[in-house]
Amino acid sequence: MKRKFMSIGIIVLVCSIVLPGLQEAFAGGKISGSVDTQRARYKKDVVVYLKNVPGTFTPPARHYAVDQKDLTFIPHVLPVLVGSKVDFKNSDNVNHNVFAPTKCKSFNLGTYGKGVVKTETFNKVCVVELLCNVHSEMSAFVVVLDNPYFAKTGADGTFTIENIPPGTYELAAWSEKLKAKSQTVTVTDGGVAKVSINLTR
Ligand SMILES: [Cu+2]
Repeated sequence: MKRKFMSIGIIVLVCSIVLPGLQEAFAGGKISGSVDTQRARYKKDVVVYLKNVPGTFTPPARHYAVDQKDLTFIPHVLPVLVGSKVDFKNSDNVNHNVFAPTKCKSFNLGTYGKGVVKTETFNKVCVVELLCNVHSEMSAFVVVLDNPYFAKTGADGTFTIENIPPGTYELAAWSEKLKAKSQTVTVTDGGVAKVSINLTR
């Protein structure tokens, strides 16, 4: 009995020394900033991401979702880690036909009605344009990235990427309407790197 308590004591002691050290090692840093554009409405839906991050990354088990509602793809821009699955829903009372004509990833889900969900896997790093065969005004983008360190700007152009391993990286920005751009950013453990990105045509 005495020995058992002693071993528990040792385990608790070892954990209290080792665990805080581990947490510190994985604290990571943040990149926080904003995208500025001449036209205010282009600030939204910009994908900001890190390039050439070492390591291999496992896509999430849960599926992402793109809904088709009121003849619109929701969301309009969806950044995902390569290998991710996306469920394409139809919440409208009319049929839709999602397809992608992009060179690096083309598919056609066929025509389907309300309540049906079809799933597609995105296995290549590229920007995939989504269109609808029934409604020519519908369009959206799945931005497939090779690491999980990305964010999408809100309407005010701000974004935050969290839990980044410390290091110096190339931070890139993709916009549907504006020219892609990148800059060098250094991330420190527990630090917040502030950046501003100015996108132009
Ligand atoms: Cu449609």
